[in-house]
Amino acid sequence: MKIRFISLLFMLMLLFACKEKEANRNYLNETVFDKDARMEWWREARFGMFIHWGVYSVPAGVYEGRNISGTGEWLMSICQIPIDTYKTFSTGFNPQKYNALEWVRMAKNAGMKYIVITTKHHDGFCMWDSKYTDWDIIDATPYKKDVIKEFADACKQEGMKLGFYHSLLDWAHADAKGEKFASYRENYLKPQLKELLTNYGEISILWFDGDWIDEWTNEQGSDLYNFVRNLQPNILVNNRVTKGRNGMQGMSVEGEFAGDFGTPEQEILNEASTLDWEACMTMNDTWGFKLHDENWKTTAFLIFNLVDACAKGGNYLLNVGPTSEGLIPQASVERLNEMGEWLNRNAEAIYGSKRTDIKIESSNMRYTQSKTNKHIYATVFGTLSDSVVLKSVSPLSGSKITLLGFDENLKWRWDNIYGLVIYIPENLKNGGKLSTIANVFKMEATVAKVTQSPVISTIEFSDVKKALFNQKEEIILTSINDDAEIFYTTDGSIPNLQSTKYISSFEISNSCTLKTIALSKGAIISSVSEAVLKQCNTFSRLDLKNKPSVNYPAQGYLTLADSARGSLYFKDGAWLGFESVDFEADIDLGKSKKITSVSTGFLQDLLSAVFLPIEYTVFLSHDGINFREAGKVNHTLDKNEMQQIRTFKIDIKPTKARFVRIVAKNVAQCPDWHSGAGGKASLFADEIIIE
Ligand code: FHN
Repeated sequence: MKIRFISLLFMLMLLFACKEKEANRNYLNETVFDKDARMEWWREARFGMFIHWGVYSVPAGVYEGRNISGTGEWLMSICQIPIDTYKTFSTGFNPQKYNALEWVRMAKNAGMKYIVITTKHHDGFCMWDSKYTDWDIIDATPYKKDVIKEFADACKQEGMKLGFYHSLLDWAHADAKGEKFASYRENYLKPQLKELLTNYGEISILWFDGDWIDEWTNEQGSDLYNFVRNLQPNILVNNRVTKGRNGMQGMSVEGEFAGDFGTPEQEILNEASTLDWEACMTMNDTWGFKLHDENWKTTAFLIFNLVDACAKGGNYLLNVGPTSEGLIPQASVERLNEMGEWLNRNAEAIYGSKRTDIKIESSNMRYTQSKTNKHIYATVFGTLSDSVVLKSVSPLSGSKITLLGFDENLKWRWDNIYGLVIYIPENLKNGGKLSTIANVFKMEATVAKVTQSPVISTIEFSDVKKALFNQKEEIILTSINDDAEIFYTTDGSIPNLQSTKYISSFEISNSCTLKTIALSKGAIISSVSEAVLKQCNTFSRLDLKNKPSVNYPAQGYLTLADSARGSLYFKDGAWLGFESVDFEADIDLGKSKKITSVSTGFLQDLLSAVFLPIEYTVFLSHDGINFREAGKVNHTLDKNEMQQIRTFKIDIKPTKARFVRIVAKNVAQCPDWHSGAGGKASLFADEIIIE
């Protein structure tokens, strides 16, 4: 009897140990086979909905009667609203028109295969019934119903994969900063994640955010990754669980970082990647609902991003920001419906599709291929004309080429210089059934070798698309295919094999549009690359002491004198960006002039670590050697100025001079109050005006 009791006890202890071991499994050494199996559905899904919903939809970007620039969900931080004041907004969160089923069906109808909804954003408000706080939907709002529960049930009913967004940083929790952070992590963050991963059924994705805070570390991230996977072993966790992310580009840098997929934000990767990644993007300029943000992207642009992501091996997570009443903005509804219509016809080119090894052929074309590699899909954007030329594919002989959504076999011919020409029959072209957004050609084909387009460079800048030059400019054309012959035109006409053949660099002394092609043996002729070269004589000469960042060259130095102004969007190509160095410009006016003021425009965009100058000084000179200070202004950076353009101007007692020097001091490192404290700070300049 005693032996039977001891062996039973031993069995129970063994069972418990196994359970314990199973409950604390280390998923960081998961096999590739297991990971592939776990990621398969997601890799095939390609298209998901992101939902940013919370108390911030009550003020909706307006505070004290002012429209606040920046994204809506950051209002509390942008306006430095004390938490107790901010918490009063929750009394206005009463989404009586909220219909979870309707949202899920809208996503489904749009062709989305999974949804990621915010459970807690940076303001700490919990959209579910949490027993660890009163700052949640049940205790702090008149709505008093668990919206996450309703949403999880609706997803289950509709067979929609559900993911939870959860912010690591928490502006409302007293311990979520400084040395008490460990307590916040162990006694609040983890218990709440356990609630979310225990009480709402199967959760397919955990989408962390806020990884940039100093308190967070890779070790904590690896531990949290395992914590979450042990609660839901099949769940996918994004790479913001650790700190490997390379800024907004979003991919994890080389090295061991937990996280199942990269998260580019507001951008699609420039090149295809073999890694798992998902680009998240807003439909306008905000994640959380803002009353006055009507800067909606077009449906065509959204579909382009989806196809572009797929062609580069990634997913597309498109955001909606519902109102505090519980409605998805009409502009979003319309775009979702239109995307759904397009995907109904072209689903084959997206779901379960794979990237190809084809380099970007042109800006209006992207290629994907079927899971079996049997078919290649060429998505051509814009309205189709009589024929389409595809360079990067060579159809198998006898291959049928069709347009998705149509059964007709299209006529085509292929030759080893110009590639594949597909003819669009009249009945299709004028039948009004073709999409004006994009149409997809389906074929059995192999990838063709295409000569890379030549690169157009000047002495200062390589790979220029637009450049301004003073008197004259030296043009250099290069091709990565050593044996390539290069042909070019300077009158804007499309070059061909009879155009001027490039032998060595040449000079231009008038504005022109330069177009060039290349052809190497056994390859298809390249696509055309072009550069708009504009002569600009505002100043006789403009030199910069520090080179602008290669990421933000704009159109060269003379962008500062092209009478075109940069916008609030730091990547609009009109700003010259300087990373951690001062902006110092020497201008030769060509002859002595009476100067009364010198001004320069600068951008501040705190979310992109772009700051206004902390000092702006102007010097004048007759000989370009001896400079005398003509005026200086100092500027104290303001953390409330999230995004703005400001012109720094020095008024000068009318003074004759030929040379002007402008020095704008860069704060160089992000200030302590900035989320990227200590990191690189940039100075963005545009448009020098000398009166
Ligand atoms: O600060 C957040 C922002 O509010 C939004 O949630 C995006 C979505 O990816 N992530 C952070 C900014 O990188």
